[in-house]
Amino acid sequence: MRLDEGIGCELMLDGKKSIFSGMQATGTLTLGNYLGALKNWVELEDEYQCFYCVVDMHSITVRQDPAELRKRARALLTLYIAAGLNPEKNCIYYQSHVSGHAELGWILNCFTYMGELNRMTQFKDKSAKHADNINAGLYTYPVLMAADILLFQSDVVPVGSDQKQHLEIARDIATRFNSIYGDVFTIPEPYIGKQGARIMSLQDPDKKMSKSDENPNASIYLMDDKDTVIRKFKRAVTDSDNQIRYSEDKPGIKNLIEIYGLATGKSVAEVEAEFINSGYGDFKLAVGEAVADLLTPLQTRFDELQKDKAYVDGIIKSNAEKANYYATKTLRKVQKKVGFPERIR
Ligand code: ATP
Ligand code: LTN
Repeated sequence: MRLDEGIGCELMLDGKKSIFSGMQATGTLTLGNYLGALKNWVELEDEYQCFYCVVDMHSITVRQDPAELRKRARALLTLYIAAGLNPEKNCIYYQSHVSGHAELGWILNCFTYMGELNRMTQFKDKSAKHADNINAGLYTYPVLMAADILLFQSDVVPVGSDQKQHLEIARDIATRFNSIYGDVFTIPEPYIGKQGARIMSLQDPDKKMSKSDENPNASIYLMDDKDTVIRKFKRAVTDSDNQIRYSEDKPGIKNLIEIYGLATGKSVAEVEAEFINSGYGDFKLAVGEAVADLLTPLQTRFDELQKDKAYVDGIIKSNAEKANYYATKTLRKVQKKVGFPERIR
């Protein structure tokens, strides 16, 4: 089924394939999230119909402070726009504003085996980390994620490698459902960005840069000011041979070359040539300046958007309506397939 089948809605009329992705509003986004996800998302907006969700329902699988969650969710949604996602082209919304996520999630729970969920490594990791709160939501987290994806008949799902297992289970659930009821769900494919797929920690370049890292010097946060960015790059862990060369046995410098390349649009060879006569001090300063220059417009736009409450509120309202419209189409079809009584109009 395609979402544009027989409906006169502008969003899908050009028959584009659809994309769904989401981020949790936990922690502050890093340069890794930007270069590995957000920046790539912006490039997809013309080719695909994209749905980008702030997955606040997933967030409460671990205990949250309500005021803090609300604030972070708003900041994340604002950041999606500040990073360049056009809210006219992309559907940017809160998961909790579209009840179809929960409704489809319930139905899919009844098509998911405990044996499948028992294999999920994220559940194992998170239950070890939150031993005092191993709740059923944490366990069925992948089912809600499958509902997110399948609700929009998503063709493509940009995710990090840690989410591949969840995407696999979404595909398995969809295939199982289709084999019982016919062609109901599109089977989604993962999309792993071409370049910058993995930005590494500045303090331990064998580990990925992550918003949940306890050491603030390991990550560049999208809201870090110029001085902070430069200071963090100056302190970045590297080897000591003082040559700017892209090599697997120089993980720190390799990471900095990749970051500089992505920030300036230069290739690895161009970066190596530019710094052939420089030492680490000059190179690190250049990386810091390039990244600060990349982040400044995003930060300015974020501040402007935060002040323009009415504009952002308008997007939240209209995009939730759009998302709800498409979600309901799939949901009604699924409800009918499983045998729920028709609604009386
Ligand atoms: P956490 O520390 O809470 O696990 P995270 O920083 O690893 O978070 P996620 O919320 O898991 O980030 O991921 C959001 C998106 O950002 C995903 O698409 C993921 O692929 C991407 N991403 C996260 N970290 C990096 C990184 N270091 N390099 C490239 N992409 C990244
Ligand atoms: N589990 C993902 C966030 C997420 C997601 C999704 C990503 C929830 N639903 C649907 C892609 C598609 C994470 O923690 N990064």
